[in-house]
Amino acid sequence: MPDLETTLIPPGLAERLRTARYVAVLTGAGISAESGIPTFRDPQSGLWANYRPEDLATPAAFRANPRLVWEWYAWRRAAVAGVVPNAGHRALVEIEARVPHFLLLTQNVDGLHQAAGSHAVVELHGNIRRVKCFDRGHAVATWAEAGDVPPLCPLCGSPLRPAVVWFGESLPADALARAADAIARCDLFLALGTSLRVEPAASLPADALARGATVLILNREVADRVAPPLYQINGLAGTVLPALLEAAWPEMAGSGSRS
Ligand code: BJW
Repeated sequence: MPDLETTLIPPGLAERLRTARYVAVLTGAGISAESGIPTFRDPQSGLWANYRPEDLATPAAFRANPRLVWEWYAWRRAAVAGVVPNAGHRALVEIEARVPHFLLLTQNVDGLHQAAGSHAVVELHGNIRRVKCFDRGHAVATWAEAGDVPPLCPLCGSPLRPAVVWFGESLPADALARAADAIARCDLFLALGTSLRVEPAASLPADALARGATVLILNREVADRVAPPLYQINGLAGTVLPALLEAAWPEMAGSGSRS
């Protein structure tokens, strides 16, 4: 009798993963939810259910109230400092090790993919653990939490801000170039735990599909669909990704590499 988790995975999808030459992955806040980090758009628990993005995540918000924005991000930075990767992050590490070419595009700013051991990671929206100055973008490695709030850039005196991408700001050019290259080359594209509401990342699965890739959308909210080339799985990343891994490489079962 098949194991319960393996029955979540359409057999055609597992075979597609096993034989893929280039797997590109897009992750969103849903993959870190099981590590205890709130998503943005889940009702009640999502950050944007409790805070207005236009007050906190735009350059205009920072100009209007830099202390409020700095302190909100300081609170979130402290919250991510104590969290650890979950089974979903770890399954992606294993997939990276088993396919010839792999790129992980993440919208997340928490650094958990790297903490899990993923190597080929592109941060589309920056990283909350880093800061830079507002006026000139100088990267600043250390800063004092006492004194000025926000602290000031030691090079130019401008206020420090988190090194994340706010609404209305461009994504890093090199990140966009690597995403475009992955879309052009991948034969399997996985969109995991993202609402696909924020551009330009939101268009990547459709772009990959249009370029001929097989696409999986895995989300707690989507309806199941098992018609290639577009698969949709309704489920939790921390359950479904280990099951997908096991369905694609059943010989790994019990090897202990996913513990
Ligand atoms: C689970 C689960 C579990 C839960 N397992 N699943 C074209 C058309 C319209 C507008 C635009 C456009 N192009 C650009 C824009 C403007 C804007 C935009 O897209 N606005 C839309 C909202 C309308 N985009 C931008 O401004 C971007 N810049 C840009 O494009 O520059 C050029 C330009 C500018 C202006 C005009 C035109 C061109 C920049 C976007 C920056 C986004 N920044 C944020 C904040 C980062 C810093 C921070 O952390 O504070 O990035 S917003 C926030 O949303 C964050 C996320 O990375 C991003 C995406 O969210 P994500 O990851 O999808 O999270 P959720 O919560 O939405 O979804 C989680 C999902 O997981 C849910 O569906 C759950 O059900 C599910 N889930 N648990 C599986 N266990």
